[in-house]
Amino acid sequence: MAADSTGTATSAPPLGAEYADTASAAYRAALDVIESVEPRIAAATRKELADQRDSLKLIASENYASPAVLLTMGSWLSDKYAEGTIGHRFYAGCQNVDTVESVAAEHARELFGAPYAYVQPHSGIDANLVAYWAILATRVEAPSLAEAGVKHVNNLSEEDWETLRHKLGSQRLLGMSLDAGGHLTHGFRPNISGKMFHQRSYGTDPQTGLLDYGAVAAAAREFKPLILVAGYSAYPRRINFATMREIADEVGATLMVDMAHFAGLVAGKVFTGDEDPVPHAHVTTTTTHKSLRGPRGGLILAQPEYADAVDKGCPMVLGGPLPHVMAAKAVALAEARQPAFATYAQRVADNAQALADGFVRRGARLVTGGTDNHIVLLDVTSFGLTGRQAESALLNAGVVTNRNSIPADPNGAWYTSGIRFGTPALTTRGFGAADFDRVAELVVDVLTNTAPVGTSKAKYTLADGTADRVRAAAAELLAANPLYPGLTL
Ligand code: DSN
Repeated sequence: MAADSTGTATSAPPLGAEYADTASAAYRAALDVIESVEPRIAAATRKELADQRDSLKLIASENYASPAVLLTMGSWLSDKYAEGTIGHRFYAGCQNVDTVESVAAEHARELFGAPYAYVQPHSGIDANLVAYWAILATRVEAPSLAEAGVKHVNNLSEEDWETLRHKLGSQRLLGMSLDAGGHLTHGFRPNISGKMFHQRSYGTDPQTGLLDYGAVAAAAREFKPLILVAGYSAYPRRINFATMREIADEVGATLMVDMAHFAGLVAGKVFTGDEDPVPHAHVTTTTTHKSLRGPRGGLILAQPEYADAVDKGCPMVLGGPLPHVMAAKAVALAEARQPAFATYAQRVADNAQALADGFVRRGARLVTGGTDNHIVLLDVTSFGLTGRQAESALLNAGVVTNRNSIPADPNGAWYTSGIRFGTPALTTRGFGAADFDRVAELVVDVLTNTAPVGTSKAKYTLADGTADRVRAAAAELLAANPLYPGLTL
């Protein structure tokens, strides 16, 4: 049994410890082969491991996948074209890809209790695009075709197409606003979703920073969206998805939940009942590489009425699937079905609580006053800084975070007023509550010793000695919680 640096026992051994020697041999051999062809890539790969081992990674959307997941991606499965879906491919010879995709989808269905899973999306954005298309196809295209007496889209006249294009192009989407923690793909202009749909957003309560379900319901009644999107990338609280479904049902909307950030907490049964989106949403999307700790990619879970349309994601929306990544998704999902993953997920949430408590005890202001998921959003205006200045100063001291808008952000979306912290990555390394309290202390040390330069929103000065002091303390924490212990290159 492993222990964290405070001596507290953890019930999960370090990631991949049981096969560390074999994985080391595999990586040494792989890097030697790569080095013989392009040494700069071998060197950058080695350096990336060293950098990841030596930095305090607090980016809420990042994690460390197991060596088993990483090794799965380095195979000849990459060499196969497999457009289409299981058993219906546009290329011959896809029997092994069919196996890979079936196993990954089976694990996803079993893990999340979903009737249907689609494991082809290459990213979260792709998953959301497939989901949007599937909802449009099911809710708008299919009924329009039926009205026109047309059985298949191939039979449409130019006039029918014109009508259909008009109907498709006039649909409405309601999602969480960016400054309240929503995501770009939930209908915002820099993303195609903001051009495909007439979009409106709901925010959070200006006093508490919490989601106001009454306000969401009022916006839904007035706007009557085809799609109600729930989910976030920077909201530090849980959502009641049963309530969101009631709101969607009242106005006849499809409830789509983007659980990219908290899929690991759903998989690990930290979010259950009304907080588990899968039984409540018509369509649930996620990435596989954040708290779920898999390879970089996307995944969709759907109720049966949307399954056919989602299944047409490739080639309707997506390029050919990445079989080597689908294989790695299968391995990661198999890992997430083990009891150790539930322990990990609970520790992610407990550690976020410890980090938030550590900030509050030291006088820092948090959006919503705390957290009950894996995210902590710090309002750095209380330190007289912009998010940009705080992010740079922290990086200078070896603390890797990202700046983020806060509700009604006075510094806009570029400079911002917040720093977003997440606990999934360092929890994978074995960090416990006391370690995260120390992280809060180090962050507050950096920010209290950072000052803006003039009226610049980017320039800052860091008091002498701060960066060295914090780097040394962080190095102690990192040494006590090594990344991939036993993996020697
Ligand atoms: N880029 C992800 C994040 O950092 O939250 C969302 O796509």
